[in-house]
Amino acid sequence: KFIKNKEITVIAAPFSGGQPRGGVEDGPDHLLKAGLLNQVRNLGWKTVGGSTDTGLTVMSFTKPPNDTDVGKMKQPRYVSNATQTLYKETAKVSKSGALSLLIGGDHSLAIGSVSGVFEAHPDACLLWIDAHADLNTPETTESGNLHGCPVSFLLGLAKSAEMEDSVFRWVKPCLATGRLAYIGLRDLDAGERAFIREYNIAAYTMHHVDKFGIGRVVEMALDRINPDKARPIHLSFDVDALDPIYTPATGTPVRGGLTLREGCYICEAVAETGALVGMDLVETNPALGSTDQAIQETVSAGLSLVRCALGETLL
Ligand code: 6HN
Ligand code: MN
Ligand code: MN
Ligand code: MN
Repeated sequence: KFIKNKEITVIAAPFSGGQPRGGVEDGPDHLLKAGLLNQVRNLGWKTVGGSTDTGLTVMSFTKPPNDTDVGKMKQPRYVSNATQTLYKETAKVSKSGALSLLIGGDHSLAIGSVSGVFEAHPDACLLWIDAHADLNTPETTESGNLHGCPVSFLLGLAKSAEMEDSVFRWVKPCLATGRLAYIGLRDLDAGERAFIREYNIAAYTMHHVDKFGIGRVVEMALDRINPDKARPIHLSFDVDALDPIYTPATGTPVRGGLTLREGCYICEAVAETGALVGMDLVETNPALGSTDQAIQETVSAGLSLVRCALGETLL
């Protein structure tokens, strides 16, 4: 209902500046070589646009010189430039009427992808599937890694003074707290927990998944952020939401996560709504697989999530 003729554009973002571990910039290449584009096409999607007109845009990013910390933020100019470029590219795709699929790369990229999708679909809601809330502000972050901060930027939680003279001035807060839901959380920083409580954000941890089952959790999450079922949905999926049994090749694995089926179920439930307008699949880091099999399993789990979100299991 929001996407024109089952059109999709894939944006590959080989970017690792939001965190310190090398290799996550190779995630897109591995996902593409494993056949992502053809799998998408086999589900009846038309891969359109992109820089080569094959439905794929591969972005490239250059590290600015002298990218010194701003406050606690590490590589702020690199992340700001990359996400601003991605924002423009994503907005173009979304305005064309196609579904925008970002493959990363680290989760700081969502500053750009979500901003771009929300520019074309300002009444959208956001499902964030992750072991982490990625809700730190430049003030609360303990690590300084910007992949732990994208949601605070999208909500506009950072104190304005800090944002105004920072390199992230271009980010317009596009997300209301009532339109954000989390599933899969199990590793929160103190400041993130405080924000979730203060703003009463719909947050379903692994405890809730165990208690209610994934079916009820997804239903409750969507009821909170999309009660009239009228909104477009952006799905931001960090592969570390899944248990490291399924996605070991990732930078910040946390045990006790979603099963592959639970992850797929979330994607299928979103597909069922027919309202998916944007998706991120991030934090696949081939360099962190201890064996070839570990890498391959992580990549193939990511591909399953994408296919499920695009309707593979709908009858
Ligand atoms: N991710 N909360 C931690 C931090 O550094 O702020 C971890 C963030 C992980 C981010 O997995 O996308
Ligand atoms: Mn490689
Ligand atoms: Mn995470
Ligand atoms: Mn994340």
